Amino acid sequence: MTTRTPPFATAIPTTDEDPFSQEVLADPLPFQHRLREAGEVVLLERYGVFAMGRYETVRAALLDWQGFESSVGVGITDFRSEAPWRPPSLLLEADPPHHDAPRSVLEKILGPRELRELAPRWQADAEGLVDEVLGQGLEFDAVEAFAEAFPLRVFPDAVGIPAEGREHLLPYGDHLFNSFGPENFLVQHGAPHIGEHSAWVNAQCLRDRLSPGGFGSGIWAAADRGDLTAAQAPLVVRSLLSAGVDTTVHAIGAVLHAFATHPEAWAQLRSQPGLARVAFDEAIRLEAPVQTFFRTTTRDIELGGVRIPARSKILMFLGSANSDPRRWTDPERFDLSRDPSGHVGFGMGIHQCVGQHVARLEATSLITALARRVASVQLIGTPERHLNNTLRAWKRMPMRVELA
Ligand code: HEM
Ligand code: OVM
Repeated sequence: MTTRTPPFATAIPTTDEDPFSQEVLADPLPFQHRLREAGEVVLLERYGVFAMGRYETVRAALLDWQGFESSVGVGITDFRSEAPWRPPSLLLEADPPHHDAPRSVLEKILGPRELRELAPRWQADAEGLVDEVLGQGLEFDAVEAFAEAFPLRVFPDAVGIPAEGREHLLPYGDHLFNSFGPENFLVQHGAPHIGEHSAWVNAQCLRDRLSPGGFGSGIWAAADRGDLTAAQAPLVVRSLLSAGVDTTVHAIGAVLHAFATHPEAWAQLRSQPGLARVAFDEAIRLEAPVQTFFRTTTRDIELGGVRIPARSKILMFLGSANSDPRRWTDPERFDLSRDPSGHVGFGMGIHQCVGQHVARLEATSLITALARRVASVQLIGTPERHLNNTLRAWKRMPMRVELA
């Protein structure tokens, strides 16, 4: 990475590397290391956007929603100059005051209190899935058998959507997360099919599709109470179907991979099942299933001696912040003895993941069910990455377990 002077007030570290290239997406850590070393803020020359990769810088920017806005999009495109491909999210792509009402509605519906009722059901579902998979053999692809199967078994039911058409959920989310990045090979690959996935997802957001008692019908009940308008309700349901599936699939993939490559951690979990929760958050810290989001500066901002002009796009590397050695000791290690709290894998501040309790409950149910029956977990082949402009993901994870 080099240093540039004009047209910026002070020298700014600059790179022509492409964080959305096949090479960097397949193995982002070396790039992230260079990014953090280059400076607090780095210009990504080929896109004309800025990037930050250090923990303190990313954290501070996430907390400063007045200086770093979301409502012109949290992808690389500025909604002011380019129309978004779908109506913007009322949560992710909104700033206060518009963000406030949808946010407080979802906080109530997805809060730990509300989820207490789901917990015993999901635990039983997790045990059912583990019994089914292990009943068919001790070798399997952990992505298909668990990471995809479990969220798809419990989450759409919890939202309350019909069974028909659920195969649209993962490809819809995959394209959505690709679309936050540039229009590269990944976006071009997904684009021809997004119309049909979108049409199905949008149709599931209507009141008469959603079964009583689910998250979706809770959102419509909020509209009936006047906490949302009837026009807002379907878009809030869409947020659940957008953000709630691929993320948890890849988070469970991350935690299973971490255990398969750290046998001492599996032994520790087996002797202390209460560690399931720490294991989940440590895996989110380590792998950051959501790697990046953009913000846009609302005014000139001075950072690390560099002036970032108003209306600049800045790419925040959550994954890089989570493995910044300035903040974390031995950051690449999956360590159940550390306190992972403060990681930015769920973001930070007003947009911090409103679904994190759902994600945590899904993952801990599955981890707990596995820990009851499985003495050891190992990889029996090289796992394959699934590339996405935003998500860090696995496509295939050949695994063997030994019964307890
Ligand atoms: C926001 C990650 C699961 C719904 C976020 C943000 C991150 C994130 C990083 C912050 C975005 C920003 O600051 O711009 C994750 C990860 C998950 C996960 C890693 C799984 C481990 C879920 C689930 C749901 C969900 C299960 C739904 C039930 C949302 C929504 C927002 C959000 C609606 C926007 C919140 C707002 O802007 O106020 N998530 N998420 N997420 N997440 Fe999650
Ligand atoms: C939304 C949304 C979509 C994707 C991700 C996300 C991680 C939210 O539509 O609100 O948060």
